[in-house]
Amino acid sequence: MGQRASEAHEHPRLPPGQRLQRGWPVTHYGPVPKFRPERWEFRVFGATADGDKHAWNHEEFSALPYTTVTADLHCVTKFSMTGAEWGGTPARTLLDLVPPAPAVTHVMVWAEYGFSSNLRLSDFAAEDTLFATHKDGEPLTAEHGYPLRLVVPRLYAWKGPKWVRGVEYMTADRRGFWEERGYHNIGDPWREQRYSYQEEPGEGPAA
Ligand SMILES: Nc1nc2c(c(=O)[nH]1)N[C@H]1C(S)=C(S)[C@@H](COP(=O)(O)O)O[C@H]1N2
Ligand SMILES: [Mo]
Repeated sequence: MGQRASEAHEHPRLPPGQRLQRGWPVTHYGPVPKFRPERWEFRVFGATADGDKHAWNHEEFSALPYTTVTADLHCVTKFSMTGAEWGGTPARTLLDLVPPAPAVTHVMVWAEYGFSSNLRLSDFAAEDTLFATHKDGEPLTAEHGYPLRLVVPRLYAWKGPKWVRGVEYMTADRRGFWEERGYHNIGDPWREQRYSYQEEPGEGPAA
């Protein structure tokens, strides 16, 4: 019991049903995309306040404000990786640069190969939601999302696409990749919102 008790003491705030993972496993669906800087762009589109689309190339995106967030990663398959220092650009910065129309309630975050995840605007706008380029001072590796991944510390990690390429502002909710495949529409690990069958009325998109 000694080892587990001391781990529990070090990490008293692991969400229910999660266990601590030593190291940092790689978890995703499909192949690791090859980064081609000349073809890469990051787009914000959908219901923007001015009705326009906005795009940054890699050099432009790299020049956006940089900050760090220390946060844990909770995979719905029950492992957690704690104490990472993520570096990157806050989602809030993008919301300031490209304000959403007043009717926007959700965003779809898009990644390479059409991977997507939907978020409530409130979760996306949270102060610790970060478009990360670095972890613990080092650039992300290809398999962990280089050149850019989203980190949403308050939700299960599938809500943070690796190899992210854009954000769509939405005036109604719509399920993303894993949310269409049986995972919870909101995905709060503290409420153990793992699977879509657990959704309460109002937690999923209107049918
Ligand atoms: N593009 C993409 N991003 C993704 C996934 C994926 O399948 N595709 N899986 C998610 C899941 S389920 C988890 S747990 C984390 C894992 O991140 P890691 O491999 O860096 O640990 O990435 C998330 N981001
Ligand atoms: Mo995961």
